[in-house]
Amino acid sequence: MKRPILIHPDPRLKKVCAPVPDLSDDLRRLADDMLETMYDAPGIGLAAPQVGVTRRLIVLDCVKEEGEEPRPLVMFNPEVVASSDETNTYEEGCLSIPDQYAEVTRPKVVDVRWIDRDGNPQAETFDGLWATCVQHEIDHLNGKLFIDYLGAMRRQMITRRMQKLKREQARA
Ligand code: GNR
Ligand code: NI
Repeated sequence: MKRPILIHPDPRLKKVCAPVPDLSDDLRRLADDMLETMYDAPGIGLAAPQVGVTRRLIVLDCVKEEGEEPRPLVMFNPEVVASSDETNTYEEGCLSIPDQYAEVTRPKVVDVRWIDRDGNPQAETFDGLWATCVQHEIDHLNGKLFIDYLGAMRRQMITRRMQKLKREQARA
């Protein structure tokens, strides 16, 4: 089932999310709903706080080529355990900040540990768009948005646009 995506500014997008102590059918259902919501958007990642659940859960699939096998990843309690000194700059967007894009510089390669949908620990090294995306999603779990990397003026301009968008949505 698709879930509505919160739009910035929203207090739930600013919270440090709580770790998931034990997997449950509810949490697995939430992960499946998040994947459906992400693919429908469409997006390459989604964090639980974006659907109003302040728990440490993200989903992602950065396979972009048409006709390539999708690779849906579900990560409970994801952690970056090492990051490269080498950086990468990507034009980032966010489903909670629609139609706004900005370049963000982050470590190019990251080692990530997490618990998968079946409750098994996993570890993998990510590079390129996958590395950018997983860092963007983990930031969401710490109440951080990509606009927090921008200067105050630019961030405020984007926030004002989003406030206006939400006012218009509320009237429609
Ligand atoms: O769909 C998304 N695209 C994207 C592009 C560049 C860097 C990060 C992202 S994540 C974003 C979906 C989203 O908001 N996830 O939190
Ligand atoms: Ni986002």
